[in-house]
Amino acid sequence: MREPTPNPMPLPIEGPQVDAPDGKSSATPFASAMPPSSTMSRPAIDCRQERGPFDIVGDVHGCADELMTLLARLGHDVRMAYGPSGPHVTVTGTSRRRLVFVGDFVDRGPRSPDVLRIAMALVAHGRALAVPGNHDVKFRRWLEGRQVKISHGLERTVEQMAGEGEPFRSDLRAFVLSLPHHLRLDGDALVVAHAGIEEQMIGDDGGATRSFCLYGDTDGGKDANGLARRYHWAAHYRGTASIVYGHTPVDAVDWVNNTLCIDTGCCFGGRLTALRWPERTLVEVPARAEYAKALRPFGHPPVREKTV
Ligand SMILES: [Mn+2]
Repeated sequence: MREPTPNPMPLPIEGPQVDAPDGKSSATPFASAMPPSSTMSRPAIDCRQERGPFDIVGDVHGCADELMTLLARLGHDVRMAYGPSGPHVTVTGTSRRRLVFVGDFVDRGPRSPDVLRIAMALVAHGRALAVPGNHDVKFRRWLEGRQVKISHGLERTVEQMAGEGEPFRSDLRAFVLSLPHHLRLDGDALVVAHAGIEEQMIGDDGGATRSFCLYGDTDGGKDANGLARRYHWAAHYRGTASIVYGHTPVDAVDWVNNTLCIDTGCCFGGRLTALRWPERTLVEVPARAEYAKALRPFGHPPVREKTV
């Protein structure tokens, strides 16, 4: 049922031997992106001055072991230590590359709080940018004590949060709130959004755009599996900016109309995938286990017939 891809050239996947550390610069190339701590304005969508190179990481969903392996293979030196005050993440090394997370840090996998610890440390060090996924936003709402349905792997995150203190919970809320729903990067060449974005929405900060970035193209209906019905928005994309996104697990990572889905379903026993930008190569780590049962087959959803 998968749509034929217009450009069937497989993306090169880097072998482990080519993961030489690439940091020669000891300067702090990311300082420009760190907002002054006094600014609590809306998160910045426009990071076009950030030229990369980037390592864009797909949906992690609590798979902390695979994330640590992937970061090491990408050349990012990140350590987790377990002290009396709980786990602590140390970010060292001098990689000039910048990580970008497509969101959905939490749910389904075995260590969602640790995945957030890693992501927060990387962002705090100016080594990563991130957008939120729909699971992260729902988790944030749960943290705030709002009414949310504890399902689709949130029940595991809730279990894993037992024993975590208020300072950490408060940091998590602030972290998710601090993330822009999409990111414009590398001039006008690259956009990252969790579930994708339509061309005319790029740069817009309105509610419809935010919703699309989190959930993609939906119509409020349910599919045959009882899940929110999705459509393959990328089939209609005609923009010149490359869109890199996640949200929909796929077996094959292929460019479709200048868009690339890098969710390879790690939590479902698939892989955790990163895209090197601008090289357009992939670095992938296989899942150590099938942490959750996939609720529908991998692959892009059906194409919506557009009425002009
Ligand atoms: Mn998602």
